[in-house]
Amino acid sequence: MAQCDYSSRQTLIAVVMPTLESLTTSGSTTDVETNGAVSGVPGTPAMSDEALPDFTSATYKDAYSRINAIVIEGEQEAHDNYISLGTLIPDQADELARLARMELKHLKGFTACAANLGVDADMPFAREFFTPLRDNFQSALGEGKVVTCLLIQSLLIEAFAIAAYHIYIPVADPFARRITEAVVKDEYTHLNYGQEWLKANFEASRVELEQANRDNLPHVRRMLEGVAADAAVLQMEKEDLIEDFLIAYQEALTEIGFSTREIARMAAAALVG
Ligand code: PL3
Ligand code: FE2
Ligand code: FE2
Repeated sequence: MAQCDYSSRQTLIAVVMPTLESLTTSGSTTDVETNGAVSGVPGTPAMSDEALPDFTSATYKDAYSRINAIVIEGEQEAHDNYISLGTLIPDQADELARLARMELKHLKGFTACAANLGVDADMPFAREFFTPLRDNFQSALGEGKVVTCLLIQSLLIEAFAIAAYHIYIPVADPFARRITEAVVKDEYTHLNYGQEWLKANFEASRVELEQANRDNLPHVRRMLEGVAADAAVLQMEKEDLIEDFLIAYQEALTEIGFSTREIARMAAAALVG
């Protein structure tokens, strides 16, 4: 059992990704070239010299009304979650309020992106989309479980946002691209906040982190599945989103102190949940 040790995170991604994708795609033909275009490196985001989507089409606007709403709801919940975290870590309340303010700025930026395209965000859809993670965050908050709250908000939600925004930037309209580029930098600050707190409290947090991962990573997988069809209309590929998410998440877990083997076991929770 103990011989297999992955020497790099790339190796781990190579192991986890195909399994994760075979589980999350059903008869997908997305990696078959059908139009004679020059094939890019598999798993890399769309190149900026590819044709951009038609931002004015009804199909694009329809998909954007849900994706943009998810982003706005995510930013609002991130704001609320950092404020709530300030009640669990009172000596950090000022810093957490600063992070929360950044989330409101993001919310305003993405609201402007929708207005710029003449799109109405479908907020009821987005609220529903976040229900499992919101419910789990709220229960953890009620029980004073700061480790679980940090895993849900600072690691999972921020890694999801980082992946989504990275993959969106090359295929965004010029207005949204500028806004998203500024936002993604902040999201690293937020991920880093949780990472550093958990690193400083690693041994005391380890068991709760593993349980919180088991309880919540399957929800992230389902969220990625739930957004995939609309994301594809925006020319964002599910495989790229999964890959980018896993990179950000496992880098954070490595920094916090988990071994490669432990991270592999944690990532596997996405496959079984
Ligand atoms: C944390 O600061 C914010 C959390 C937001 C979660 C974002 C999820 C995004 C889902 C798919 C996104 C495509 C990006 C498009 C931007 C309009
Ligand atoms: Fe944000
Ligand atoms: Fe954030």
